Amino acid sequence: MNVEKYKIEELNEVTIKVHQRKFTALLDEIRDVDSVLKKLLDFNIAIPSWALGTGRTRFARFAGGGEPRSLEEKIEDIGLLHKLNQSSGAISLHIPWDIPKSPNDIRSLAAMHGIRFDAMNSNTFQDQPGQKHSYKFGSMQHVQSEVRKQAVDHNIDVINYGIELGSKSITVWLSDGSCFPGQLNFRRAFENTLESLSEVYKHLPSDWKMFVEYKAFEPNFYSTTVGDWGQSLLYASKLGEKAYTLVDLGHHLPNANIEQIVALLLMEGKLGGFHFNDSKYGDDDLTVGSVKPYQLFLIFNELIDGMDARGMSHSTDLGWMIDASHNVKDPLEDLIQSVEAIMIAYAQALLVDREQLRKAQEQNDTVMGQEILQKAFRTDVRPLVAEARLLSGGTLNPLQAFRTLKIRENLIKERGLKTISTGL
Ligand code: RM4
Ligand code: MN
Ligand code: MN
Repeated sequence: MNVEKYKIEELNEVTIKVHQRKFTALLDEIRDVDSVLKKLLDFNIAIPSWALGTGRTRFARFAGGGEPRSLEEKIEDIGLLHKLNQSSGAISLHIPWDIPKSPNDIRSLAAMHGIRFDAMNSNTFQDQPGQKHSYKFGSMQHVQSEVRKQAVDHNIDVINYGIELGSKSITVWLSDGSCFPGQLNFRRAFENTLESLSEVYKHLPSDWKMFVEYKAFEPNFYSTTVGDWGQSLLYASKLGEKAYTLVDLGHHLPNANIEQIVALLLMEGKLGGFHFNDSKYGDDDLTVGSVKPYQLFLIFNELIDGMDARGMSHSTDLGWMIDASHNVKDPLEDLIQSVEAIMIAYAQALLVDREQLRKAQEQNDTVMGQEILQKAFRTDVRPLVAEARLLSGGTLNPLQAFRTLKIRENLIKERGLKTISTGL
């Protein structure tokens, strides 16, 4: 399905007056609106190739219809998203779920849609048909060197696919760990994992980064071998300067102070990638900003503060990706909401008066510190985000556009009602 430019313009025509009124009213609240708009225009979030179909829980899968049947169709879906919001111009591939059969063709198809290839993801948490050794008891941590080697070789394959696509990073998320006390030796599991990761690290091209993603629990429930940011930072520090920690919002124990983790990782120059989602209990992979929007804002506040302190580019110096799954909502509508929530939190954090905040902190003015943050958080920045979209040729209201243009209905017509895409 193709959404022509004139259709977007027609839709914008209908609401432009209301938008302009709201945007003008907001201008008083924003210092240096042009630089804020420029940052919003530059900011793009990668869409994972596994989030375009309906996910599942352990119990059931309720397919929605019109799901992409191939990598080509997944790229088409992200192209549609990007047309509407102009903020999702990147895709993150999971191998072997989405092996590009002809990397050149896939690369040009993506380029046609204005999409680049973000971090590649390896998968040693499932056994694939025909695979020689099982990952039932871990992959890189495994007690048998043949299993570790298989996991290392897979990661090297993933890097090679990425090179052909123009990606510049690999994310390694391991489900390695143990379910019961006594099942493994923590130190040996760490050492094996470090050794395996170093083998992969050796194959990184010089301009590539490796992201070591941590997760507190699941599928292992007693210990996880890359279980928190401390462990990830330990691996990343030992591996070398191309290795970084990746923070996935859903991978913490309840009530963890993620904004503080982000601040310290940035201070150490070791934050490399970011997975957005939201959660109530664990790795729920819910729509970004649907449960804890204030926390998302506080995290963005630290991201900006920490990146600015190091002179980093907000848009290019970290790998930004949505990592969610969709069981109830239409995946594309969910992604529209997630991207919007990220842009809103980012815009709000850009409004924080950092000079005043610093003064308040230096004077131990706790009340003012809170006021300054909440003033930004409580500003309705939606017209600002919409204005950035308008300037970049997107729609004022992507969700409304998705429905008015009957995108899902068209995809169902093209692809059928009973399609299943690869992934979770
Ligand atoms: C994991 C983790 C990884 C993702 C897989 C599908 O929980 O978040 O980033 O690749 O799920
Ligand atoms: Mn993740
Ligand atoms: Mn996860």
